[in-house]
Amino acid sequence: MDKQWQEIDLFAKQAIKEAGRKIIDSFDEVLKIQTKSNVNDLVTNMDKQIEKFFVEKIALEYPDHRVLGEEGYGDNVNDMKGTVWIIDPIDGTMNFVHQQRNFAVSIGIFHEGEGMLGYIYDVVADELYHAGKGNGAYLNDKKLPALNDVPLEEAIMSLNATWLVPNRKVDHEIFVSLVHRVRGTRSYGSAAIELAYIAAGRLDGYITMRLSPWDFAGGKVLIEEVGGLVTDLNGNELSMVNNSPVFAGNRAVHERVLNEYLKK
Ligand code: 2AM
Ligand code: CA
Repeated sequence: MDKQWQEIDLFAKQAIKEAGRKIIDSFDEVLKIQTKSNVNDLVTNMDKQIEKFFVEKIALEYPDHRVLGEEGYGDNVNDMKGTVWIIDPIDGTMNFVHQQRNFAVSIGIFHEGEGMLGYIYDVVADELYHAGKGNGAYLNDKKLPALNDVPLEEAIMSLNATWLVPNRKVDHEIFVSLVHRVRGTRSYGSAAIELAYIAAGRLDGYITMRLSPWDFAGGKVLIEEVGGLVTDLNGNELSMVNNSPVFAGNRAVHERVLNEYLKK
C-alpha cells in the first residue's frame, strides 16, 4: 500500500474506534427504536448518529470521497467511480437492540471499483478485523493466515434458519440436504460478523439470500485477502451498488457447495 492509502487506513481505524466508544457509551442511554421495511427491520438513533459521524468526518478529511451508507446520510451512489466508502454503522441492529452484542461496524473502501481497504469492528469483543489490498488481513494486530481448504464434512456453515423452512427466495430443500452434510451450522445475526469469522477461519461458509452492499463490502475485502471467495449464489462477482444473495467461504467449501448444491 502506498503512503496515501496508509494514511486513509490510519484515519479509518481511528474513526472506527471512536465510533465504537460512542456505541459502548450509548448502552447507558435509552435507545429510540424505529422500524424500516418491516416490523423486524430495526433502526435506532445510534445507527443514524454513527453514520452521520462517519459522513461528516470523511467529508472534512477527504471531500472528494463519496459515501454509500445504509441510513442514507452519505451520497446517492449509483456507480463505483473514484473513491467510495461503503458503510454500515451498525450491522446486526436486532442484536444491538436485544443483546447489546454480536453487532459490528462494517466499512469497505473502494477505488474505481476495486476493494482497497476493509474493516469489521466487533465493538463489544473489541475485535477489529482489517485488511488492505495486497497487504493481508489482520485481527487487531495479528495477521490472519491464508484459509485452509476444509472438506465439506468438516465445515461449519453459517446459515439462518429462515432459509431452512419454505420461503419466497429459495428452495429450502437445497439447504436441508447441505445442513445434513456439514459438521455443524451457526447463525450470528450479523452478516459482517459472519464474514469476519470466515476471514478468521472460525466459519467455513456463509449463505444468505438478501444483503446490501454495506453488509458485505468490508467482509469481501477481508476474505479475499486470506484467499477466500465472496460471490452471489451462482459464483458471480457481486455488484457494490445492488442488493444480492451472498455466498462466502474458503475455496474448497465454496467450490463444492456451488457445484453440488447451488448449481444443481
Ligand atoms: P442490518 O442489521 O445492518 O440491517 C441478518 O439479518 C443480516 O442481514 C444483518 O447483517 C442485517 O444487517 C442484514 N439485513 C437485514 N435485513 C436486511 C435487508 N432488508 N436488506 C439487506 N440486509 C438486511
Ligand atoms: Ca445496519
